[in-house]
Amino acid sequence: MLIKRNKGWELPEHMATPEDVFLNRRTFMAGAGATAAGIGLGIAPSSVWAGQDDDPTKDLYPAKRNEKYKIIRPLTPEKVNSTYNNFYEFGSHKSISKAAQALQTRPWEITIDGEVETPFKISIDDLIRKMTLEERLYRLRCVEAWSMTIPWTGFAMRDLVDLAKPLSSAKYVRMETFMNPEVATGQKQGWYPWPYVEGLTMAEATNELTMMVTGAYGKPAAKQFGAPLRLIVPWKYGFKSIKSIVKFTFTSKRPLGMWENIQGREYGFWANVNPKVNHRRWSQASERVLGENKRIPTQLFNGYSEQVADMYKDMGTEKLFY
Ligand SMILES: Nc1nc2c(c(=O)[nH]1)N[C@H]1C(S)=C(S)[C@@H](COP(=O)(O)O)O[C@H]1N2
Ligand SMILES: [Mo]
Repeated sequence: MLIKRNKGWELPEHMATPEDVFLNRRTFMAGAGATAAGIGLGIAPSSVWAGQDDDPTKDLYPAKRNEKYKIIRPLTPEKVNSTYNNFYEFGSHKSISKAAQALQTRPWEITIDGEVETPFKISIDDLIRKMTLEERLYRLRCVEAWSMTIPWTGFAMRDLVDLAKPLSSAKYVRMETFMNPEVATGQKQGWYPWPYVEGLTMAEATNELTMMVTGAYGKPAAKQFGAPLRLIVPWKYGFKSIKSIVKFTFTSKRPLGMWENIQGREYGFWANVNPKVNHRRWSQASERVLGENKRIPTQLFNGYSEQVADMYKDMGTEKLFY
C-alpha cells in the first residue's frame, strides 16, 4: 500500500485554504490576539508595511509559490510582521519600521569576493533578474522565543553560490550588511561591532532550504524585512538571517558573526533551533506566536530536521544549538 506521509513543512491536502480568504481572516483575528498579547500594533501608515511600490523588480511579483514548502500553521498577518522587527541598525527595539524607511535600497550593489574564480560586483536588479523567484512559506523562530510564519519570495542561495563560482578552498560564506550611520542611526551606537555580519558553511549555504529573500507577502520586501536582499535559514535562530546584504565573501576561515562577537556564549556560529537547549537566560522549550495569543512547543531545527539534520552528524564538541 502506498502511504503518502506528509513532511513537517507540507500542508495536508484537506487543510489547503484559498490563501486570500485565509489571510484576510487571520488579519481580522490578529487584531484581537495581538492586543491581548500586548503587542503595540498602533495603526501603521500603509507605506510602512505595504512593501515597496517603486521597486524596479515589481513586475516579478507575486512569484509562483513552491508548493513543496507549506506549513500547517496560519500565516502571520503582514501588519503584525511589518511592525515588530529586529533590525538593530535602526534601533534596539521592535518598533523600527518607520525608521527603516530611511534606507535607500536603490542603487544597491552586491559584492562577491574572497575565494572565488573572479571577484565581481553586480547590481541588485541584475542579480534578481538572473534568478528565478518563487514563494515559500517558512517558519521563523527568534532566539528571544517568539515566532512567525511568513510567505517569503526569493531564490535558492545555491543559485547565488553557483553564480559566484567559489574555489574548492572556500569552506564558508561570510555575509555583511550595509554600513551607513547617517541613515541607520543605530550604527552610531559604537558598542556594537558594526556592520552586522553572519556566516554559513558551504553545506548550509547550498542546502535546499536556504533562501535569499527579495520579497514577502507577494511584493518586493518592505525595508524593515531587510530589503533588497536578506538571508533566510529557517532552521536556525532568527539572528542568523542577516538583512540588507551588500557583500558575500567566500572564505576558508569561519566567519565571526556580530552577535557571536558580542556574546559568543549566548549567540554562537551554529545557532540551530533546539527546544532542549536553553538560552543561558531563558527557556527555548516553547515560543510565543506573534499575532496569536498563545505559546506552542518549539521543534528541533524549527521543524526542518528532515532537510538539515544530516549536516550536523558527527560534529564532536561543536556547540550546535545556540
Ligand atoms: N542586519 C541585520 N539583520 C538582522 C537583524 C539585525 O538587527 N540586523 N536581526 C536579526 C534577528 S535577531 C531576527 S529575529 C530577524 C528578524 O527578522 P524580521 O524582522 O523580518 O522578523 O532578523 C535578523 N537579521
Ligand atoms: Mo532574533
